[in-house]
Amino acid sequence: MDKDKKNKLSDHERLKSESNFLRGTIVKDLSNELTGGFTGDNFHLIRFHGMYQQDDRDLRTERINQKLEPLISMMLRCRLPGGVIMPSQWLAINSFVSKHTLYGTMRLTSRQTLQIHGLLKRDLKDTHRILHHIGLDSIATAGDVNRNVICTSNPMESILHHSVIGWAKKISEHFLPNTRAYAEIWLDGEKTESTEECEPILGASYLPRKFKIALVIPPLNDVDAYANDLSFVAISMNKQLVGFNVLVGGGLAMTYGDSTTYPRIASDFGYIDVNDTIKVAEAIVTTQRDLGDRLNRKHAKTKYTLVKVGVDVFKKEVEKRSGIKFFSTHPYTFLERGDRFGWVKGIDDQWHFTVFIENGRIFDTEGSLLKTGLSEIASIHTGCFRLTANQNLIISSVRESDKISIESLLVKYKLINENISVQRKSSMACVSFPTCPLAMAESERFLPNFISKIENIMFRCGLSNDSIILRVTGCPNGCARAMLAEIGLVGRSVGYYNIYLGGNRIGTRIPRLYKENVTEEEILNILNTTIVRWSNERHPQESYGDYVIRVGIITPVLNSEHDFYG
Ligand code: SRM
Ligand code: SF4
Repeated sequence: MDKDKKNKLSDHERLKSESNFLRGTIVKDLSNELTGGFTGDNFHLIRFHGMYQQDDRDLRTERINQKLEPLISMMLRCRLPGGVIMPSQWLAINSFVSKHTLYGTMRLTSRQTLQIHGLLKRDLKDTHRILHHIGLDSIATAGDVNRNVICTSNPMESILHHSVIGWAKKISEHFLPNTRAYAEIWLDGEKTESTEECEPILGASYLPRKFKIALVIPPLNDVDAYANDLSFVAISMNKQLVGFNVLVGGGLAMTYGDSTTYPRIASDFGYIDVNDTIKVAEAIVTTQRDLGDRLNRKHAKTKYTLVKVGVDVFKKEVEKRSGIKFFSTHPYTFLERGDRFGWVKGIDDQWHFTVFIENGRIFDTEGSLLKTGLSEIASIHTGCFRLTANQNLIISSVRESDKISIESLLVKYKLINENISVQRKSSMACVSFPTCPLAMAESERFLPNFISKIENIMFRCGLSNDSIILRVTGCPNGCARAMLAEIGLVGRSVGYYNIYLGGNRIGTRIPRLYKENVTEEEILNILNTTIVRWSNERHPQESYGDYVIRVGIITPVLNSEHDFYG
């Protein structure tokens, strides 16, 4: 690379290429007792190992006033392709978290995995050893690599689902970094000479930016397929998987004040035979690796590469690299996005119970023993747990003979709760304060009370059996996918949000900014007015998102590259 171009590369490119395949000096930092955190490049490099350095933002000012280092801890994200975790693994993590973290909670994420917040540096190696011991890891759940691969959590159509989730696992394994750094640093694995190492797919500088893959089984779009860099839409014949439609270049983040950034739904590339899945996935990843912007991280995701080079050029390059031509897209329809709560029976005669977990946070309070209840269930359950991309949990593959004992625990711990409204179940918030360093406004701590107020509006309008897909994020990065909601609230500063309206039920339309920088009271006024109108004027079954567009309350975003900002 010429010197001029090298000088212009973003600093992340330098740190990746100088990292000695993701080792940096992490080992040295682990024994540095002068700080609870990591220094220099290591702050970023630990992400490739599945951890983020954070500090408790509720305590930040107080600690600074006391001239103390912020209360630094690490968040660790597990790798769980398709969200599957065995009860024994759940129990081990649950017990570790209770004893060794600042918060004592687990957090289910919008990408079907779990995060452990509040790990102290001194406990990190033990955490990784325990994960390894129970057959799990956190490799590549963060950083400029392929992240946790998500998959429709629909265990009912078991044969098709089994095949598709099998692909989620294969894809996840295929794109793991080759480096032995994780084993060396966290598991005291044998040292490898870095000259022997190479990253044939990811490359020595890894990808330009994070990369996300989803597999989805229509008609349920529970994973928000259009938000991913790469999605495989399962196409079946006689309930057998035969191939995938391929979607490329979705992503939801934007930066305030920078109209060159915007959310984008993925473009349709066409259909491929199931046997070509890995070849095509690899060609897409390497095309993004080689054509993605390494100068400006704000434009480094696949969605911008696609726009920069043109969808057709990107697609042709993928065909050239894979040697596979896309066929025309096979027809498919998405009907809904949410999870199916309560008991359902699969075609293999096993039972599955989806538990609503508000904000995905697993903890006990005086009024709710969710954490204890789930661990008691885990201690007798012979099937598996499946985490959903909506931050909920499925107690999956329960035998008919075990159903009564599981149900009695669900009742005992109030996990069967008819009083939870469909509105609450259709809402989602990102983590935000106190752990997220990028948070601008409350999200997880804001949502529960806010939904109670929306429930009142819906009740007064006779809409208690209806719901609106409503999502809140504490900043415009979009972690709870507010940019695909019918109502999206996006944090501006503490107590203030931008309100976006007009996404659809199936997650194929981006909402548009309705009003900027509004308080909770103003948001409730806006929503009250529009929900009352919706209840009076809606067509039969018309969703809120479609209604606000039909009557001109908001104009639809048709092509976000051109019309997201008006
Ligand atoms: Fe996210 C960064 C939490 C799903 C877009 N996200 C973060 C960090 C790690 C903050 C940071 O960089 O220091 C947050 C940690 C908060 C905390 O304390 O736990 C964070 N993101 C989450 C989770 C836990 C939200 C949740 O409440 O469930 C989700 C974890 C997913 C996982 O298990 O892998 C999560 N993040 C998403 C999604 C949704 C999705 O992927 O379906 C998005 C939007 C989709 C997309 O990628 O476009 C998302 N997160 C971001 C971005 C913006 C990326 C970009 O394109 O610019 C950032 C910031 C960044 O990468 O620089 C970010
Ligand atoms: Fe943090 Fe922003 Fe993501 Fe919320 S959307 S978790 S505030 S980065």
